[in-house]
Amino acid sequence: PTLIRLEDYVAPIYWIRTVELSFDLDPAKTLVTSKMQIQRNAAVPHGPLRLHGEELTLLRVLINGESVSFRQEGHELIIEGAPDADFTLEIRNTCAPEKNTALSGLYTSGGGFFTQCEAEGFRRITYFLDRPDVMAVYTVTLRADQAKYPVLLSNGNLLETGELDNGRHFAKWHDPFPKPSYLFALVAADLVSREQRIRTRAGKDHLLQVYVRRGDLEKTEHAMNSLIASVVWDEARFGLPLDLERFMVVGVSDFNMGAMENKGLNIFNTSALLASAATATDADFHRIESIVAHEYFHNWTGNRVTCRDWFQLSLKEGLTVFRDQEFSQDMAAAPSARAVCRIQDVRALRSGQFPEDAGAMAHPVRPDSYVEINNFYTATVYNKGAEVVRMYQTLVGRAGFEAGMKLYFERHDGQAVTCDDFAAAMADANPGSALATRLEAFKRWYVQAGTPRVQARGSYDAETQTYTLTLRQTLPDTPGQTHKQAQVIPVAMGLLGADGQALPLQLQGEAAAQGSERVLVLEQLEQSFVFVNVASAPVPSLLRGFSAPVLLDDGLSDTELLMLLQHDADAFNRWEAGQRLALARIIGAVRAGAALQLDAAFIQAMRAVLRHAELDPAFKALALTLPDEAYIAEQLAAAGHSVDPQAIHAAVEAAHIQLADALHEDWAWAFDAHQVRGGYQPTPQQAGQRALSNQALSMLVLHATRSGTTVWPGRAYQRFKDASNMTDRLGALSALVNAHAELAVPALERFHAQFRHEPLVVDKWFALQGRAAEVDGKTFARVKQLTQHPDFTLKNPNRARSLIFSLCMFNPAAFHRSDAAGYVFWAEQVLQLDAINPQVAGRLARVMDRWNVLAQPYRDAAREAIARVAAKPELSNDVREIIERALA
Ligand code: HT7
Ligand code: ZN
Repeated sequence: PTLIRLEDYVAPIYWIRTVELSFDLDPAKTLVTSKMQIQRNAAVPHGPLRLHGEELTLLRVLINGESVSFRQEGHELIIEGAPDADFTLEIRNTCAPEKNTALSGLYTSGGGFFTQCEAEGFRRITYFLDRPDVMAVYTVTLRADQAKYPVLLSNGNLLETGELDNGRHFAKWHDPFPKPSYLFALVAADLVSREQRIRTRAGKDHLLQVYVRRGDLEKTEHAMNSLIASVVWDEARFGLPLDLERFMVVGVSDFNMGAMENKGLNIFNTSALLASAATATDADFHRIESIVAHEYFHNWTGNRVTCRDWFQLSLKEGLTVFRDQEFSQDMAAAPSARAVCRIQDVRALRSGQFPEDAGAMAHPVRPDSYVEINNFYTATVYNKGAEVVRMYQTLVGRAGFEAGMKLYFERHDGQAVTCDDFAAAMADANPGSALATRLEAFKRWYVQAGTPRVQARGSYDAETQTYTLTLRQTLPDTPGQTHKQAQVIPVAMGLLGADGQALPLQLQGEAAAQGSERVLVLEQLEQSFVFVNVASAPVPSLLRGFSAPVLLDDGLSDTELLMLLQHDADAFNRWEAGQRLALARIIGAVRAGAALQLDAAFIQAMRAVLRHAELDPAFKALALTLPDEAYIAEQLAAAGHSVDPQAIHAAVEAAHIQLADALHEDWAWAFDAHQVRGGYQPTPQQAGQRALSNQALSMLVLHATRSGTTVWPGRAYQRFKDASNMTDRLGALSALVNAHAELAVPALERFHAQFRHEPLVVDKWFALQGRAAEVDGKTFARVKQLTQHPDFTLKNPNRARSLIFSLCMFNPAAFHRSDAAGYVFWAEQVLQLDAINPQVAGRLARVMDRWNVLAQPYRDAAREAIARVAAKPELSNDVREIIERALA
């Protein structure tokens, strides 16, 4: 396998300006013909034409209608004698969609044809310059059996349809926008569509269509509403209109990720598209809204302006995640609901990206090398990338950010560009800003991996009434990177007075106070900020809204954190204070090797949150959720301690049980007080009430099963049976399963019987069991048994994720076993999956990224399992890269 390096980037020697593709679709052998107009790139030295192609059978190569000599080397088709002047290249080849279990390129699913070309799937369809800086205008003709594949779709506008001999028909599509091959798509299947016409501000009419299998049509209303809201939002917030007459979305149940932004023809995993109250949870509704928006927003950030090379992936992904996060906040509308969105995003970052940034796969937001690009669709590129974009907005303000976006599109519409181009547009649109004056230093966020640590210490001088805040940053070493330079870290902050009120902020040298919140810019390794006219010793509230993706140590005492939890004007930091109090207790117990015993002050603070008259139920549910075990492990590792997943789990479980016991009456009140009256709506308000009542129910069932009472398990079973929506049904079921209540067994059976014809719900059934709280190895044993269940298959990525990933990635206590059986299981599943779908196998392989911070005996056993996988000669590049980095 070759290591591809950013520093080796060279522009292509040839451009492909137009391509006419035709497909004779057949599951066993599809015939592809491609006619390309090719032009030499005069800006680079001459060389042979090298086209990418994988798993193809080549039938013919013609240049300007004449046969030409060529050779095939590895995955390249090389033509030495291509003319200097513009020429036509015609290629004819076949591929085998039904054998394509990797789900990259052209494949079959549920009796239809679908494509997935990002990042390098187009080369599995035909020979091409399959790189994002080669942008062509596509005209595509599809031919297929009419009865089996009545719907024939590709990018752009439909030019022509008609019937052919032998029951076949055709459709011809033309996409006027030049695009890279990764945005190509086709669909040929038996589908139906929900349609909606929409008029944009310019008065243009557009057709929106959502295509799914016949029985799923009534589950597309939410996706269509989300799409309409996305179109309206992008025009209102960024002035970016829909540029296509027709915008199509298609659902498919075999899919490697959530969805794909192909120009005008987005293809979605059904799990990210279909929802009804009966089959989807509030979390599913929320996820669908955000993924529909994300793919739609790519139409500008990704498609109109694309990436020059795959190292620039965060240019489109970080920016588009930022945009979908902003959209979700705007949709949530109420300030408390916005804060809930932010908290959820930060939780995801901390439990998914922080471990990545500290582990074997740590890489910068703009990676500098890769073997398999599929391995770099990571939390760092997506979520840390989004935080980098958010910091631009924090540094230049909302209006400044919008001006930067405008300039970016003015300069680069129709181009394939780099992260530097984006940074330059932001800075140039905001001359003299906090960004423009330190642009080069800011750009270190793209090149330095690792989560910066910020230490903050304050000292108050009563005599001078000054408060000095000293901030220090340290940049941890990561694989291949040491001795890093200071980064630019925006620290949004405020100061609270003794009774919790917000203090006016005046820095030394300023004529007057400037409000009660501001952004300090930490750009050196150590910097002090002196606030004047501070009447009494304040409590600092730092990194409000999580203004930078760093690990903060502010040294605050319990008393100070309790005050922030009660009074901070920033909802994010109120939540954070509660998490910090919980974290300190859990980490204290783990480090002491002692049983965790929650103190009265903490319990009382949690009770106060739960009973608070004004706080939003969704916020309460998050504030009462204990920190994620993966995040706790990272905190320990960052402090130089080895990680014992069982000890962490035991401490979290103890905290959980003590909160269930001590707040028993409060949970009973919360359960009754947060029942939703009226019909199901996936609104933030209703979802918040359901989140809190389901959390209360799970605490009540836990308390009851431990104390041997049956009332609450009985009520949970009743609710499970009678629930009018999936959120409540699944909430009640998981309360029973996680408490290992006796009624869990009949409930699981009933659930499966009721929903066995709904694949997305069967996924939930597997996932619930894969994530179930571990007691005496029962969960692990059950998962192994479930791999033999008739409904289980590794071939469908959703199903593989629902059971195997749930255990290995999201259930540390069941996975990290002292007998190493979890690791043996992981190795077997990685190898089996790798033979089917290397991309999904690569994801599973990443579970072991942090093996070397584990305590013994886990560490040695994990290493042995990784070595066992490494020893297999037939590994894919995907898995090999992950495994070799883990062992490096
Ligand atoms: N841009 C897409 C990334 C992607 C993908 C999607 C589906 C299947 C395989 C894929 N490989 C890469 C999805 C997105 O970020 O919107
Ligand atoms: Zn994306």
